[in-house]
Amino acid sequence: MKTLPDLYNQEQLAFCQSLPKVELHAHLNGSVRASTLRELAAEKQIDPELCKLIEKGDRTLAECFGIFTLIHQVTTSISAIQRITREVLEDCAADNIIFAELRTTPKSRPEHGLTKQTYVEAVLAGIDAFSEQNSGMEVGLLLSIDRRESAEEAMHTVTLAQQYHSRGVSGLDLSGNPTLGSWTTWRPALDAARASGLHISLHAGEVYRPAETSQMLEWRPDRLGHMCCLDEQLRSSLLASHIPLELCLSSNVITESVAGYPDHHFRQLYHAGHPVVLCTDDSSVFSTTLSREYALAMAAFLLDRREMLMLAKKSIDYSFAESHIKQRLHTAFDRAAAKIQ
Ligand code: 6MZ
Repeated sequence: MKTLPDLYNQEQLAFCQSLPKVELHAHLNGSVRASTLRELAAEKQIDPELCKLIEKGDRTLAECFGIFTLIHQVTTSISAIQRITREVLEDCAADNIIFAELRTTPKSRPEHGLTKQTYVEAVLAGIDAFSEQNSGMEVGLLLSIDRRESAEEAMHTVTLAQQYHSRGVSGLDLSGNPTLGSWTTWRPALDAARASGLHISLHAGEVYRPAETSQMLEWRPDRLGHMCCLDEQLRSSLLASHIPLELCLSSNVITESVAGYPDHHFRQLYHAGHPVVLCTDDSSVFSTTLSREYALAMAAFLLDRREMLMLAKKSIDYSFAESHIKQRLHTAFDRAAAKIQ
């Protein structure tokens, strides 16, 4: 496994666990508990050997998309989708996350009686079930457009985001296998989303596609994810853009989008004062937690406790939460931070 278990020490991990944190880039199906996945796979009589794929440490970016296909084979019922949503949020709360902005791709699976709309309803029901039992963590939701989708399918997802805006859907994400499709396909849907006041985050530069990455930067999304594979010109355009960037250290190192933790572009961007936020991406697929991602950053980039606190606090402002919620989060953050040694 290409993680470096000795990179951070237990004291750093304990400190990062005690930090109040904000998660802004977590794909629902990539964050499913391994135990739940095994249980759901057994119910569907899916070969348990396949589930072991998820526990295997090394994986290329291409293999990740095979794993998502496997996960999607078991998270097909309304009850399973509700359950995984509730559990992912419970895991976030247990990791001292005060705001979790999850993202997921609404799926039409007629063979399982699922439409994109009933999928979104199931996720919202999972969020409600969590919130009824837990008062300490705020939750946001983005709907993802998968790069395998057509312009029409993308537009359908945007329509759902507009319809469920008042129920907590704050925006859209463009994700999926970065080697597939073309930006021009989904751009009209994303234009429509933006025109209706929804926020947009784009996965960009996860592989080297300079023409597309440049067009995405020019489009000026509210946030970007990854931006690992850039040339000098794109790097300066990113810095000049000041667009907040979601960075997922384990994901990028394990999938070899980045050579190693100390080489991660977090270092350069952070020291240049670019707005960055640490995230997990797919906590289950990359066997991580947000606290662990913070500990990796603390160790790899030699950050002190005050710097880690500021990094966590600033993330609140990059979220798509409404301003009154951001204010509440800052108050909760300051209260919790005051208790940290
Ligand atoms: C791009 C990713 C991703 O939407 O079914 N996804 N897209 N790059 C990544 N880096 C590793 N990790 C996850 O969650 C799983 C889906 O999220 C996207 C892929 O489209 C994947 O199928 P949902 O909840």
